[in-house]
Amino acid sequence: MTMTTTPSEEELHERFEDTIAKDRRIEPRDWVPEGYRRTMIRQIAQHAHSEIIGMQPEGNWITRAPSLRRKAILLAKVQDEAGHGLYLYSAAETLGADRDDLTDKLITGRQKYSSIFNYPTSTFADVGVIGWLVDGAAICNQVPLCRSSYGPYARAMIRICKEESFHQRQGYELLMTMMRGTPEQREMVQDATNRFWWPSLMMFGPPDDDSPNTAQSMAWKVKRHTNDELRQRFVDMTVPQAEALGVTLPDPDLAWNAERGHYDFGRIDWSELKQVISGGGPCNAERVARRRHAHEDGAWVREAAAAHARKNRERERKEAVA
Ligand code: BYC
Repeated sequence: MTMTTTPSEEELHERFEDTIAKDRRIEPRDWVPEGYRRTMIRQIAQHAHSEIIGMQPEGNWITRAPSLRRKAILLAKVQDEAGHGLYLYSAAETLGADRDDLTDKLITGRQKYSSIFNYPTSTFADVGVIGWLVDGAAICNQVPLCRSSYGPYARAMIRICKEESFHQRQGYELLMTMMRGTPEQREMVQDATNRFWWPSLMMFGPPDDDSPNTAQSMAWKVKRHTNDELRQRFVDMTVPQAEALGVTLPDPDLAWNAERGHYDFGRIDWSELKQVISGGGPCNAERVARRRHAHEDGAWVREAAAAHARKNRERERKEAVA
């Protein structure tokens, strides 16, 4: 007869550390320390909320897209973002998070979402610049997350990155088209670039020496690179794209540093990031209020779906008994 013994907390800890050290994935069935669970839920929930809130700035232009082609592209992109949000909420659920609770935290301002979505989209060029810079920054940040230690998050990220890459290209293609247009169109692209450049750099989070979560998240292989490393990678990747497009990035200190093999760039206004993260950005109140109204308007759909599921369960139970 074989005896099964319950592993001690110490053994569970060792197994967890061993999985991380061997670069294997942590799966929902695995024991994890409470801090790891909290960190993953926090990051995945913030990421999911960003996708859902991120539908608003571009969604603002669906009814005013300049052609049927641009409207169809934009509709598809915004729909993809809803899909990303849903995969991510599902990944958070595998860690024991409750979806309703996460939504409640978003609409009552108790959980964060990316700072970038708190800026207005004032012209159609913003749609292109969001694709180019915002999705470009998202790709830089998310490609390494495909190797994140939590399996369901890492796998969700593979599909999300493929779609983000398509989004980035549609933005760049839209801007190329506008740059071949009238002087007014070129000016719109330059103006949108001026407004979105610095907020895009802030998407990567605070500088490493002011990032409370980075050290632990790197040790757990949740994050594979620091905020500053990814920000630098984004700048290096984007400068030649701006040159090819014919726009000027709004930073007089931007210059190639042959010694470092990277572009140097100017000082980021971290007080702006702090203000936007803490709810004081130009559109925070509007974005959260809109999400809250959409949630309230959708209450009848959730009630109907729950009633339908209940009826199905009852029918299945009766059929099983008969
Ligand atoms: N905005 O210690 P740190 C998209 C928070 S959506 C707001 O460095 P961490 C798209 C941070 O959460 C892409 N908050 O944190 C969608 C932390 O908060 P708490 C969204 C920020 O986690 C639609 C505190 O500041 N991408 O692509 O190690 C249309 C201290 O920071 C921000 C993701 O969510 C910020 N910018 O690193 C188009 C990627 N930066 O909870 C496009 C996944 C920092 O400790 N997330 N904070 O109070 C990550 O990679 C990491 O969570 C971060 C921050 C790099 C963002």
